[in-house]
Amino acid sequence: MLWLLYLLFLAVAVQAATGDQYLIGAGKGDITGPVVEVPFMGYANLEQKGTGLRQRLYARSFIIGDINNPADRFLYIVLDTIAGDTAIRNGILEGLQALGGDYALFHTGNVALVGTHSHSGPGGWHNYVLTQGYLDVGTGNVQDGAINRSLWAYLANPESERARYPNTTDTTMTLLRLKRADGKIQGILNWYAVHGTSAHNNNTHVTGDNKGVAAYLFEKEFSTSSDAAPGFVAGFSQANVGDTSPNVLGQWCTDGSGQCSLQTSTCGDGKSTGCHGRGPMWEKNDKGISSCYEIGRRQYATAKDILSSIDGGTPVTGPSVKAFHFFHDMRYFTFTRPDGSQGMTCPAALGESFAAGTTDGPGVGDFAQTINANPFWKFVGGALRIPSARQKACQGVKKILLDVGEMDVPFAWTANIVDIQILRVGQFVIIVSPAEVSTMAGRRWRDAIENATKSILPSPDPIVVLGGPANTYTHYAVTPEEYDIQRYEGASTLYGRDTLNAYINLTVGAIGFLSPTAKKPAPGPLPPDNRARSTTIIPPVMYDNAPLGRKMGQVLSQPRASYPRGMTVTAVFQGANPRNNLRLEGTFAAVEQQQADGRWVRVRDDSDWHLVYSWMRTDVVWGASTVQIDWETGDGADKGTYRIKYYGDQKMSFTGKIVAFEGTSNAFALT
Ligand SMILES: *[C@@H]1O[C@H](CO)[C@@H](O)[C@H](O)[C@H]1NC(C)=O
Ligand SMILES: *[C@@H]1O[C@H](CO)[C@@H](O)[C@H](O)[C@H]1NC(C)=O
Ligand SMILES: *[C@@H]1O[C@H](CO)[C@@H](O)[C@H](O)[C@H]1NC(C)=O
Ligand SMILES: *[C@@H]1O[C@H](CO)[C@@H](O)[C@H](O)[C@H]1NC(C)=O
Ligand SMILES: CC(=O)N[C@H]1CO[C@H](CO)[C@@H](O)[C@@H]1O
Repeated sequence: MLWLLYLLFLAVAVQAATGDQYLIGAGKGDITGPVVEVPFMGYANLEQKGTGLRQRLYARSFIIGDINNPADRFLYIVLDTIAGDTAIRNGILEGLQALGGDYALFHTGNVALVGTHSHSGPGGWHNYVLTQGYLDVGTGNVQDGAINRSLWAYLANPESERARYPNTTDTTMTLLRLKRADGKIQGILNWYAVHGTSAHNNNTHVTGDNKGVAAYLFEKEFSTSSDAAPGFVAGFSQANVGDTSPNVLGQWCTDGSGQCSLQTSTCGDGKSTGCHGRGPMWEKNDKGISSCYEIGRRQYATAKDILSSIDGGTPVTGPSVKAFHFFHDMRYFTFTRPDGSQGMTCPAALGESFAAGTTDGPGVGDFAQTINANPFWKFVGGALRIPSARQKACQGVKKILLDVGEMDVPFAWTANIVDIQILRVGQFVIIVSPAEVSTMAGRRWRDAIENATKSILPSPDPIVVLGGPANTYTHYAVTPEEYDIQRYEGASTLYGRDTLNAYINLTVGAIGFLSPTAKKPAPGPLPPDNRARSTTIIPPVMYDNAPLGRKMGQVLSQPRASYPRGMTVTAVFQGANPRNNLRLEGTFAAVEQQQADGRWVRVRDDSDWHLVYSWMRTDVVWGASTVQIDWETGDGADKGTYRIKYYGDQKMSFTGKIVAFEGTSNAFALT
């Protein structure tokens, strides 16, 4: 009798552990842009021009919809690039409308475009199938995945508030599992805060940085599991990333004087240019590449742990899928702060410490992080725009370097109009932040939304995550106390000391739009769409030629006959400019392995971290170039016979036609 009761209890427990059904889908598309001759975004280092590709960049998309009201759905896109962007977002929204059918159910309100904040990608779309399925949430800690890079500012937060948290960055990864009704796993999507600045600013190979590595490792391993649905996708989303750094060994002076100053990140010479963050594999001195892989591996390992125990996690349950989005003009917006006092935001402006950069990518000249006037930058900033008296007063302690919000030449530089957006499925709530919010700012914002959500959905307890930077990039948002310190993140908090409080006021005030029966909010003032006006300053490819007596794709340097596993195999080819054809969903480089029956089968391509494509211009006038392909065979390669393939596209002189060609190395043995 007792065992029967026990079984009944178990049956009930199992049922209770299953959440409600939703529509789920996941997809992945190649978004690799030009990989050479284009400056990388993020470090503001114009010398950091692409010379090749370490890993293709992807957009990973997750769709969650209401079974009963399929129009209630949202699309969360994780981009392997620095941030979302209005122009790209508009392009995607128009593309979805043009596809029609189910796709037309997506609109500005329910699409979120979130960057992983890689600083090594130049600034897709794919089919997915919506199926019925379940969502579950699990959490875990990433060990040594990040440190706080602006500890001095963090310490300005009230002691009582800091005492609530054991760490100066959020170490928790929150993971959502998308499981089909037949039990197969369609995807995972997780949130964890760490900057994509593992690869240094002297790396010139395109990568998705540490989150790109994490997604690659997870997809590579899990896709072959019998639990995975075909087309399994792993999304590693950014979170409250603002003051986090993957350079977990701390910040050190290149002049040998030890750690940089806590307050200003400067070294003995009083400048910040010699202060660099060190990643976990710093001693390799390989432009951060090994550290990047390691920080990616740590995130992958945590995600794997969470997934393996997620059946004991929290199922997503509850009414409907809801999302809201509206635009808001931050110029002199007055509102009530959480403590009841009056707050105000300002036109966008960047402060002086912005030019100091961060210890993940130090800036230029004499800048320290915190106030330090510099005549040159004063001149440059002043020549562009002298801030109005009202703007100066509004920005408070910030010494304005670039008054971007009051400039409109050649067109509005930085948005004064921000995207305000939240997505919800059951009790799971996603704040979609347009800014890189600091650790403490993220905690405050999540707490406020958690509390507010309880007023519309009393149970179960809401689970709130924050994804960003998303949609239109608005630099940083720190707490008011951190703002007063004016380190890089505070100086980059565009709308003044009350930026975070304004985001909280606007999102908490709109929480009713997430209630099960809510209508959509008014769209708000539209930001300028600068697509038609943006100009490209990268000159086009003129033509490609091989030197006389040579052929395109010809091998100029063959691999050796044999290598012990772990060594790097190298082949050099007569090449052409890879900007001629981005080869989306394709590859510039591949490794083929010979099978027992003599056939060659591809075993590595551009999606692999350990296969590196480098392009070099050798003769500008003649249009000649070479391509080097390196395979780092310490990536788990089997013994066997292999060869390297190169896929190129030549732009013909005179006709301008693009003609594909390929090159094949000699076979070599891996022993
Ligand atoms: C967070 O802090 C706790 C307590 O100090 C520590 O045990 C833990 O290792 C820290 N977590 C990480 C990931 O550093
Ligand atoms: C790349 O930059 C890092 C960090 O600034 C530096 O330690 C390293 O020496 C540089 N490497 C090369 C090859 O320039
Ligand atoms: C936001 O500020 C407005 C204007 O002062 C105020 O009416 C409103 O109550 C505030 N909302 C929240 C959620 O605090
Ligand atoms: C939580 O929300 C209630 C209203 O639902 C509000 O009165 C209270 O001030 C909020 N608390 C915090 C800490 O935000
Ligand atoms: C507790 C913690 O993570 N502290 C680190 C914060 O970041 C600084 C460097 O920015 C480290 O030195 C601390 O160890």
